[in-house]
Amino acid sequence: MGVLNITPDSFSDGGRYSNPEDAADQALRMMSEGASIIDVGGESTRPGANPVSVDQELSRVIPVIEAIRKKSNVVLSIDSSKPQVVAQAIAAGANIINDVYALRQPGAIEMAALLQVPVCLMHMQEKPQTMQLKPDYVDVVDEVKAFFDERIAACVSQGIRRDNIILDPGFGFGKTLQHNLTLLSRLNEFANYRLPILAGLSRKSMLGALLDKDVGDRAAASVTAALLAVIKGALIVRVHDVAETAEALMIYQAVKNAT
Ligand code: 7PM
Repeated sequence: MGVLNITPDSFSDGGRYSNPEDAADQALRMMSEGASIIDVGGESTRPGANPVSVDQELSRVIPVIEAIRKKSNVVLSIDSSKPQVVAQAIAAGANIINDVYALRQPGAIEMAALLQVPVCLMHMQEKPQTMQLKPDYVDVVDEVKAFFDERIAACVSQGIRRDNIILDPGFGFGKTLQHNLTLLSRLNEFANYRLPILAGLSRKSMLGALLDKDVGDRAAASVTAALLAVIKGALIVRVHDVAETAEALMIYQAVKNAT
């Protein structure tokens, strides 16, 4: 999954597209580099970021989804927690809901049930404005599992098919460095759900903290983290550096096939 951030403040991917055509070209570039899903987002979830209005988010993502759809049938996910944005994005041709709030915003779960498309449920402790103030768990894996249990049950009871659910532990979303490392090392424990696992580690501050490197210098660390996530059972990795990640995963696949 390649990240396509349509936000003026997307610090981590340098994604500043002055028009939808440029953003669509970046999506096509990521596809040619090996991405099979493009994640289109118009709302920054950066800690302390200013909330974005529905109209603002729509004006960012809908023209980009339409521009990509004119050129390609690539699978598109809409990175949004707002039911109005999700509805219009799916109508414009998006295929998957990627919600960092795991359908906990008002109306989101009902909208997902109505649309009957795959949805990624991401774990986040607290909310973006406060999540990194004091992340606290007794056992981070147990608590993420309890969260998944609750959200899966809520989704199924609303009419969302269980086999349309993707699970994501939410690296960096209300977690300390140690919590993130524990989640990555124990990612295999989520295999019991028999659902696809998505991992987003690309360019995140946990990598910067380990290496003392700025966001622009985390490509090798991001590729390594993505590979580790796949080895631990992730089916989908959300990445900025698509070409480099695809190379690492191709080597892994070749070695795996040889065993
Ligand atoms: C600021 C803070 C900017 C955090 C961008 C981010 C994930 C996601 C994001 C993830 C899923 C980033 C994040 N991260 N969706 N959206 N999983 N499903 O680093 O880990 O890209 S935004």
